[in-house]
Amino acid sequence: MHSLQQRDPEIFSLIQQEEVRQKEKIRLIASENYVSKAVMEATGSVLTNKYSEGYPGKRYYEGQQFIDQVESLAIQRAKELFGAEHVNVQPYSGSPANLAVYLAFLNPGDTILGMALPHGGHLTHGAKVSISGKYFHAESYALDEQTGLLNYDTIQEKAMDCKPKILIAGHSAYPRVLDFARFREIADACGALLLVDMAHFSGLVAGGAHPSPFPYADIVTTTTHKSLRGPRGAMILCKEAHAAAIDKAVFPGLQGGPHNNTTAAIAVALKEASTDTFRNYAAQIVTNARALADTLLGKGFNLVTGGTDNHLMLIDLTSKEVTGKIAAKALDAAGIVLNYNAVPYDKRKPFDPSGIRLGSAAVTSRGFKEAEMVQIGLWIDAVISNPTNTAQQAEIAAAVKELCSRFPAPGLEHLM
Ligand code: DSN
Repeated sequence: MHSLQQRDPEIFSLIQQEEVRQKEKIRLIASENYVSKAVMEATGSVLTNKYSEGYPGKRYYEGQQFIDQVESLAIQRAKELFGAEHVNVQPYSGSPANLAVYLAFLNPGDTILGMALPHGGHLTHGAKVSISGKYFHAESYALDEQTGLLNYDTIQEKAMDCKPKILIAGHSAYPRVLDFARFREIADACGALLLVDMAHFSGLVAGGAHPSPFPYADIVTTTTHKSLRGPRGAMILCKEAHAAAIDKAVFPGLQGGPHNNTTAAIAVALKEASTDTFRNYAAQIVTNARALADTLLGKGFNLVTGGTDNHLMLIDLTSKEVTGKIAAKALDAAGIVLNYNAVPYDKRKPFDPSGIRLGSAAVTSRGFKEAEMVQIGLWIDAVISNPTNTAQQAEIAAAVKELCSRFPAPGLEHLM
């Protein structure tokens, strides 16, 4: 980044410091990852210079000889990888992707039904503070208070009661796999379209480590930068019958020109995700999450639902007498980065909730296996057992840095 260094040393220096942070810390934020150098190169390419409103073969600007091929490749790769009939790769990120689905099928005031935000749903699944809860009549389903699990019978009751036009399956903080066949039955029973938001677990679906929402869902949305390990962007995958409505909603309904550099990087990530290496990666994400979950359970932590089937864990720290925020800040000082998170039926406020959320996708990208996950669990226990011990945090941060130095992160190998 020689030019950047000369042109804007301040931004150059901040990017450099962020690179070092990503290299030296254990990143457990469940929605983050490390993309490959190839994905970064496509993201930082000359494609950022081009406008291309429209779709391949139907653009409003000339000069699309190469852009059309890039977008068609991304679409084709996504169709093959997920077995989807139609794919739109233009949404700028997950929230606009979900909004495009609502724009395609709903009128203001229509009813949607999704998982409640404090129970692991996403803002865009109908939270009152989001446009999805302001412009539409948003109803929500909760997790079972005893088990922390989805109760499909109560979801069905709620769906039959409120008759949503769209039923949403998907989450940001639910550590178990979803029963898509059951969601389909509920959608059929209440006459709803079934939208699956697989943003968190699309990499697991691609790698065969999580059941696929296809062919059950009518529409599937996903970000591309979480477990799928691509650039920051999103896709909408749907049945052919919905293709025209979805495409029209994305452009011209919601967005202007697509970010072609991102589209190219999505294509690269999809190619990477079609390999055996990626299948092994997806399986290891789940194995690693279980190893960390088992270690934490052994140390008396209260994991919501009692464990994990996917890449993430949600821990209720109430019994440890530490708030999520205090724990997250102490762990960050010890070189372990995660986020504080509400737990189901949380009595505390969202800005200082009772839980923390952890995910294994990023550390698995740098090659961590079960032994490293056990070590992380022991460090987490030590820090949370004594969150004001700054000397211990510094010691653990040094040990974390040493561990990370032995596992180069994709895209950051040049820093090793
Ligand atoms: N903000 C993302 C997450 O952390 O789960 C969801 O969009």
